[in-house]
Amino acid sequence: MNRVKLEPAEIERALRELNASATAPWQLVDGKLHKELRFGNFIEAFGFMTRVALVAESMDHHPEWFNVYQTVRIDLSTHDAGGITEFDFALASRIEALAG
Ligand code: H2B
Repeated sequence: MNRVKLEPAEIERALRELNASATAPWQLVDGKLHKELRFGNFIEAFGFMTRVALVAESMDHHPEWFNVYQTVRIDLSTHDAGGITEFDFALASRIEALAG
């Protein structure tokens, strides 16, 4: 896996693959992989964020995100590459697995 910017066609293909198993679709918003998740309450949302944080640190690939109460908004892109790379899709799949 490397931090080389993917071409638009590669992003579309990878998005279709990712969304085939996703509970709610990831979307391309402002050049980033975007998803909004809603949990039962703040503790569930923050517990999810804690699990994602451990995975992100182990991958050395970190999300941009926003939390208010039970909602978590996530944006994935690769800052070093100035776009979306395989790392973003790899992190998105790990996030899907953790979101349940
Ligand atoms: N996370 C994301 N999302 N994009 C990056 O380019 C990135 C990262 N780079 N986490 C990593 C850390 C880099 O700064 C370190 C030095 O490997």
